[in-house]
Amino acid sequence: MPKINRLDSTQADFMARLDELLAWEGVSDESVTRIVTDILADVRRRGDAAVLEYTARFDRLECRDLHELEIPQARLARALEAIPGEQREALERAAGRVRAYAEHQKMSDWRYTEPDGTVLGQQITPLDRVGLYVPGGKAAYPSSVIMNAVPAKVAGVPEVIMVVPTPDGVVNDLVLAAAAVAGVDRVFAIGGAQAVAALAYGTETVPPVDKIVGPGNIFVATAKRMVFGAVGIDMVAGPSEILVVCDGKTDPHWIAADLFSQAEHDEDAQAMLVSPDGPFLEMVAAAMDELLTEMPRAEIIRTSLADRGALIQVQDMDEAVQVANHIAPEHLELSVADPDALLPRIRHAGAIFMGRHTAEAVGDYCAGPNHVLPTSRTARFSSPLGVYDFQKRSSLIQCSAAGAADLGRTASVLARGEGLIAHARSAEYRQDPDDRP
Ligand code: HSO
Ligand code: ZN
Repeated sequence: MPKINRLDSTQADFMARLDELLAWEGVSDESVTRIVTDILADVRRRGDAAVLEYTARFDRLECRDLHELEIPQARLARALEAIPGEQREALERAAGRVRAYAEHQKMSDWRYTEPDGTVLGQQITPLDRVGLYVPGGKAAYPSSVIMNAVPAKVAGVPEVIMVVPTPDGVVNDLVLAAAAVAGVDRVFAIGGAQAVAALAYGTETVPPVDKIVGPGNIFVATAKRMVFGAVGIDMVAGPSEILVVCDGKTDPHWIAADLFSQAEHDEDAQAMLVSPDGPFLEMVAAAMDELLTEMPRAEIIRTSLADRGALIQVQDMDEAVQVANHIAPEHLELSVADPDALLPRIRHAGAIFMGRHTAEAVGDYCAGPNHVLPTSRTARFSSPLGVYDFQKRSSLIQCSAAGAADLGRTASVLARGEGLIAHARSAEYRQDPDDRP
């Protein structure tokens, strides 16, 4: 049997043990912070020259001019031609479905008119320019390119600029092909904190963006945190998580594979199963044992399950729901016959996969909803990445003459109460002269 934590809700220390498993220290490391601070300041001061130096040092890529590291659209198109047709079709289908779902999320303008003719409302505008960080190496996911870039384009962002490190100049055709399919406008072969700095502050070659999205290693995550304020950022994601709630009647092999699908992301990923059916938990453990032998990433899965995975026995489905809400998982599978019966009681989850036939993996790639989701219990207060992350709202206020007089009186009272006389006068000027205090 693979080693995995076993919890039972009737044990006195159940909640303490659960919380211990859930605890995730958002990695912050003083030495990393120091290095990133220096890189950010250096790129801000020296622009292209600094980016070129760091790229030579960290990615072993020597260039004289940062323009040489821009990957032209023609190269993206070539990558799309070069990949197998089956992959191209899958990328295009996934992007199409993510686009269709995103269309539903668009915020829209609205206004209403009050009886005296005063109009109130909101106007939606897209961000002007967005930066998308794509990690290099083993964490380079073409699916993440689609999940980040497509909602930005649906929001109407005119310019999406992608950065992707290419250590030793090795590019990933599938990532470039995904960029082509998603409609990324410009791509630079740079990475690390230096790429985040270039996007945040701009250099001679890289234009400054308004928001930076996308996953990255600890250097990238630290850099994103530090440039926040100068630009927007999406979220600093923790390791991937899945919680399966099952009544004990789904094929244990399906559940084992679902748990592995997130455990294989990395050693810190978290895969948990909650069920009131004790023998079923053992059947899943046995299925995991069988399946593990077929897994190329067995070592990662083993570590993830031993350190942070759990089989959790509860008293009944009500308690399963309570536990799910406490965990507030990134992905929640309701592997039951009637998920709608549980749904109204589910309060915290990044994405909810309803019914026995819905594998989380389908959501990771092509169902349509975004796979960038709140992790580490942040689903208690935040939502999936979506079109709304690339749109802004401006409030609209248009006073009629009568409205100006009426609201002016209230504003002036409040302004005088705050001792702000210029505010009061500004509001009072627009009242009838006879009416002014
Ligand atoms: N499950 C990841 C996304 C992903 N899965 C990308 C496969 N590729 C987000 O939690
Ligand atoms: Zn995944």
